Amino acid sequence: MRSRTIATAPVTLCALTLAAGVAFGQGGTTVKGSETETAYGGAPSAMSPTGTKDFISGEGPDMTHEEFARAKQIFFERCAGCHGVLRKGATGKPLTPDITREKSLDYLKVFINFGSPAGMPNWGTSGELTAEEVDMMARYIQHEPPLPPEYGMEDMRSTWVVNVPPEQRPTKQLNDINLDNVFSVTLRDSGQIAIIDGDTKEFVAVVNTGYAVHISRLSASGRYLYVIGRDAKINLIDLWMETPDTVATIKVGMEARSVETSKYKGWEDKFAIAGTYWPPQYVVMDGDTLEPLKIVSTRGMTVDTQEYHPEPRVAAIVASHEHPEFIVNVKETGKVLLVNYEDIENLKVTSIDAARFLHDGGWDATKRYFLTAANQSNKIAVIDSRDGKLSSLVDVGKIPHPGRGANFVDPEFGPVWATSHLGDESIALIGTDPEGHPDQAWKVVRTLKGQGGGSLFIKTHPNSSNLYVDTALNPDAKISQSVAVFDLKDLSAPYKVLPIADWAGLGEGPKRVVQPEYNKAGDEVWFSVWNGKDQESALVVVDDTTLELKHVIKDARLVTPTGKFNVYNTVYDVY
Ligand code: DHE
Repeated sequence: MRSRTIATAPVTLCALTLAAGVAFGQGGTTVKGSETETAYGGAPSAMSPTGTKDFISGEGPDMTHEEFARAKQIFFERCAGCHGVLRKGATGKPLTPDITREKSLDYLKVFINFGSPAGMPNWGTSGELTAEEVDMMARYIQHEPPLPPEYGMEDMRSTWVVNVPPEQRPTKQLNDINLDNVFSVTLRDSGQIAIIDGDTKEFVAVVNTGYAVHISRLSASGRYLYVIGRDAKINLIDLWMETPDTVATIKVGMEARSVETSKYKGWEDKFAIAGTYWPPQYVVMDGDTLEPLKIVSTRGMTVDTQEYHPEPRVAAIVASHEHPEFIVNVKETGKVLLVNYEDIENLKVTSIDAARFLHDGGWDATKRYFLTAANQSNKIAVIDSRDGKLSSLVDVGKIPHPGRGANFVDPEFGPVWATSHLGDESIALIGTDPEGHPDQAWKVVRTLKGQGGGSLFIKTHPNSSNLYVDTALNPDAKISQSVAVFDLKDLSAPYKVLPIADWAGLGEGPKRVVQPEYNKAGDEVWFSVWNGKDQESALVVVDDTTLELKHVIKDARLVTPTGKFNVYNTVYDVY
């Protein structure tokens, strides 16, 4: 095959801002025609198309360098989230040249233009791409995928900054905030997080972070907040400072979603770990400073067909309570890694075969079993963190999306962990008590019917008898702007619907209601009303006992709030 490497021009367009509008209909009032799950998985890559190794192959159709560069940018912004940077496929189908060149140019153009019932958006007829761009994209995908640069220790160290060294940090808490009940709130499109006092509902601080922050996690002591952006930048924030602020930062790759800290007894606050989508790897860091210590690639064979995958992205990571280990989900290979941090020079990693497209998950109530979604396989994998093995693969509904899930006691079947789904309205309750309820263990013991598909998160609390199910990505605004509440004492009773977005009293916009999060006491629940970047958003606090509105937090700084992480509940994995 003839191929040549070409240089690329830098781009200035902000991929995320542009594509957030596309994927989620931000700024408008409804989601565009594509299926819910595509809207979710199709969020754009945070990676810059600059600096890739590009190959215009003589075996592909004619393209100028300028067209190639434009097509690459469009692909990164709009296609890579589903099809993968290397186009090996995930939510979307693989689009490598061996496959695309078998199809005619016209076939590919029709597909891009009209989309497909399986969820491919109608890029042409929706007006997102012009006819000329559709033609260009159909030619582009017949060439080899550009190869983004790798990112190793030198790159990480060159971005690593310790703003306040550990010896200059406070030796005791300098503020009088009730830190246990503080919430870290993702301000998705402003590249910030808000630290909000859960008692007073006042802003404590707004901290600049990486781009489109994904999650916050807490150190075992509850003192340090770790925040990771989609651009793989981590902020380490010290909550003991008079005004909590960043004490160290690092960029661990080009694109990321997960960060976690060591929680095993004796190892509290010692290490942090972050997983990246690109490059496909994870890095273990010093917990106090974020100094990168050990980088491990996740490239390897898939769990089922045992073929090599060049881009197995790191999804959820949790810290084991049973061993000094991190539990790392590797999405495309379908493997769960138990990374033992006792001796990182002689790293022991147990690789557990689960199922492909591992995404998010959480602990059962005993914190022995990690239940995690293999979302495109419609399964929940159950990992026994004590014995270090797979306990079960449980078939559930279409595209499970638990967040961290919800633990409660089913009146009939005993302890269960539950997930809702992106692809259907069901909520699956899985038995989690192999000792006390062996017949029910790792089986779907009950299925509840919620408001509809497009659910992202589900939540309860040990002190509550309510289960909240959001439907943030449901195409019907009435459904995406409200939540269903089930009574855990009577699961046969119909769910109640809380009109959260109406309660927020906002103006125009999509106003998606997303991610219930409890306060420490478990007597109130916080929801984000996630509006467009230039529109007003809010946080709505519901009284968990009366199911009535308790408080609305509005503030000009509250731009596109999504995830919320209560300090106590996140430290102790209470959900
Ligand atoms: Fe998330 C968790 C990946 C889109 C809000 N999201 C996670 C985790 C992963 C992930 C792997 C688990 C992290 C962990 O536990 O260590 N999310 C992805 C994607 O790949 C995806 C589909 C597309 C993308 O390009 O990012 C995606 N996620 C979204 C959103 O659009 C959401 C709704 C809004 C946003 O802020 O971007 C969103 N994801 C969240 C939240 C969590 C999360 C709030 C943490 C939930 C929790 O309770 O722990």
